Amino acid sequence: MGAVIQQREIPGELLGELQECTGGPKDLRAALAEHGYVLVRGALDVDTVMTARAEVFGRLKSVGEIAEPIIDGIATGESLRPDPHGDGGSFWRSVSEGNALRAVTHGECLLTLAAELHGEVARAHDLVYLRPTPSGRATNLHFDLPFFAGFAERILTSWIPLGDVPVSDGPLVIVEDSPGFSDLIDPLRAMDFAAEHANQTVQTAAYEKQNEQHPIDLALARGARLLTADFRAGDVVFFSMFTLHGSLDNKSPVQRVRLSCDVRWQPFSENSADPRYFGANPTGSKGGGYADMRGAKPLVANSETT
Ligand SMILES: O=C(O)CCC(=O)C(=O)O
Repeated sequence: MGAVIQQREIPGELLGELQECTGGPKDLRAALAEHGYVLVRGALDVDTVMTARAEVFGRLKSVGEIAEPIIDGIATGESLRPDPHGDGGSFWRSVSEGNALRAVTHGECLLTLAAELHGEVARAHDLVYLRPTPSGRATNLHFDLPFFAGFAERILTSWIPLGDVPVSDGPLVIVEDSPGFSDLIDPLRAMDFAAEHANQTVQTAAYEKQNEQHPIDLALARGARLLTADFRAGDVVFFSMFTLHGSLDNKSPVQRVRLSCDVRWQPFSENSADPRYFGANPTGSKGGGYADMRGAKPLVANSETT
């Protein structure tokens, strides 16, 4: 099985491999500036990542969603998970704030990489986007800027596979050269997200125009490839707010749940007063905190993209 996006297999000539960067801080910054992303393989301690995977899947097993052995991440197709709005997001918040997961998302390795990329001491958002993604779910193409703009000026997203994520399991996909798509980006740059960041506004800005065409048609029309990789535990991708990205479809033939987490990083010196992403109870861009996260939804079989 090749790479599938929104139910269509990506033709070979439109499918590309994310390029690994192996250099030092200067090379990382240069790669990010040139491509809009930087893939660093083996950046994180594999045991720490696998411990986080076991922690998350252990919690999902406790609500009947993941079969033994939990480390394989195979969905049962059933769920006893509390309704995220019914419990005020507390189950999902406790999973997202698990100690082993935080050792990855807020640990030394990522902090150092983020600082190298920003060229100064960095700080992670407290709110993290943990994404157990079962077969049938995917993320549509979007820019991150509308969600995170308004307070700090310089923000990067890190995407962290929590375990191996082969192409078949629906990992991150990045549209090649998308930071140069000025027809899509200029209108976003012109918006005042400090003044207006209502959920509907940011959702529309992030997704609407970018999804007028199927991603394969968008790639064809722009002469760009859809870039992805067979990710391994320990890898991380950092990308800019102007990098068009989403995910492939999870087509795992064994119903393996794709587990990843995304975390945002800004320079420590910049404004961190955004209550959506910082503090003991970050509200998130929709306002309901962890109850509103896509990952909070039970892993029952369905077909859905956002
Ligand atoms: O993992 C995904 O499905 C999407 C990730 C994403 O949108 C992000 O990291 O900003």
